[in-house]
Parts: sequence; C-alpha cells; structure tokens
Amino acid sequence: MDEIKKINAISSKAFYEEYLIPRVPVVIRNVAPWAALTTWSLEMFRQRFADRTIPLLGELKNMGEFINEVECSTEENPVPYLKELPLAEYFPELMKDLEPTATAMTPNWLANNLIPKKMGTRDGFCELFIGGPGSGFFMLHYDAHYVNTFITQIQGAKDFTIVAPDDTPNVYPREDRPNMSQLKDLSNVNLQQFPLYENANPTNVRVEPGETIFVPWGYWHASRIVAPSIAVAISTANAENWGLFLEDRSYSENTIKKIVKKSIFKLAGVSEKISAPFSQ
Ligand SMILES: O=C(O)CCC(=O)C(=O)O
Repeated sequence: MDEIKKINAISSKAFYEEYLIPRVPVVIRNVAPWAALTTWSLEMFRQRFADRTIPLLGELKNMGEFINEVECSTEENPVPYLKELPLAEYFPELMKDLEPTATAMTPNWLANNLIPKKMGTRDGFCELFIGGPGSGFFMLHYDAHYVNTFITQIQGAKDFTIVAPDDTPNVYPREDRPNMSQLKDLSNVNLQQFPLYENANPTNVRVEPGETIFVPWGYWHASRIVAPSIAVAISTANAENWGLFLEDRSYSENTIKKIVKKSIFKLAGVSEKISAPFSQ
C-alpha cells in the first residue's frame, strides 16, 4: 500500500472525490475546531469524572483510579486499554465538545436522531479510547457493517498499521468473524504459522494530537500507543455505504422505512395510533 498522506482540513466535496469514494486512507490535520482538542486531558478526566464508573476487561472501574494507572503504563508493564466505550452513554456531557461535525464526516446518518438505538449504532457511533504506552488495539481488524471510521487523536500519539482489502488473504481472517484477523499482534507475527503475511504490504503512520486518521470500510487496521493517549473514533454512513450497511445488518428498505416512521412520531411526541389516519 502507498504511504498514507497527511493533509490539512478539506472541503466535503474534495474529501468525497479524493478519499471517500476511491476509499483512500488519509490523515487530516485540524479536522474541526472541537473544544475536545484543547480541553480534554488525562487531568481533566481525573478532575471532572474521578467517581464515574467504566467497564474494563469485564469489571467496573473508577475513572480516577484508571487515569492514575494510565500515567504509570509502560512497555514492560502496560495497563489495559479502555477501548470502544460509547461516549454518549458514559460521558454524555462531553458529546458537545465534538461539535461542529467535521466536514469530512458529513453527512453522518448514524448520528441522526431518526436512526434508533435499536439499529445498534446511534449511541455507539462515537467511541472513546484511553490508554498508555505498551497497550493498543493490536489485533488487526476492519470495522463491521461497512462503516467508515475517523479516529481523532486528542492527546498522546499512536502508531497505526493499515492493510488494504486486497491483502485480505494474506492476513488470515477468522472463519467465525471475518473482520478479525488471526494475527493478534503485528509486532510479533509467527511466519511459520502465517507464511502468507510475508506477501502483505502494510503501511505505518504515526497519528499525533489534532490529527484524524480516515479508515475507509474494509481496510484492516491495528494500533500501538506511544504516549498516553486519548482518542475518539467516529463511524459514519451515508449514501456512499448506506446500501452495504443495511444489507449487512439484514435490514430491508421496508423495515427501515417503518423504523424511521416510528422515530418521527416519537420525536414529534405523537402516538402512531392517533396519527394513523394522517399517515397515509
Ligand atoms: O484508536 C485505536 O487505538 C484503534 C481504533 C480502532 O481500531 C477502531 O476504532 O476500529
């Protein structure tokens, strides 16, 4: 795969034509003027949310205690990575710090209030990741349901490895979960067990504060934290991938119409029964 370019903030049209439609990974600097980029830090999480409970490795943990541990994390003694935490569920008051929506991430139908929770994406379209050196999302994977993903580094730095979809046979997808690779850590691949990986053409890029990596659907990726890290990952779907998204989630157009209609009535505060005579 070619080297991943770093570009400055870009118009929606240029992003659409040069990166979204041809599915080209890229790092965007200053993707949006988010308050998160200047006000979030490990210290902020410790001060404002010390008593908030978060799930980590199947247990509940106090945020203050977790942040103290992240600061002590080392390559030799890493602390577990807090990953894929739905921000709107655990830190709803922080969602406004990610406004306005970046042009490159617009439109995002997954963030629309008409898409109900039941589709399993709305509350999870924005995820929080916090961790220290020695940890990371080591397992190579691509994101499910054909979503595009934008991962913004708020603090610290992370090394990403990206592998193009045409290298899929070389990265040994799991049979039971084809978007997960059997390669659990790219820094230590057993080539006797996985010889085809030698034919793969991975690309590495370091993502630093204020930078956003765009990972198009189907692209394999893994990360390794190099400095105490706070990041958010935003999944997007719109006309470019909506058909694939619905098909993958086994939703027919008709079901979607029904779901959206229900949401409209709910938002308007009107019962579907009362409004039935008017809904034809
Ligand atoms: O930010 C990271 O460490 C990894 C994020 C990721 O792999 C994802 O959102 O799919």
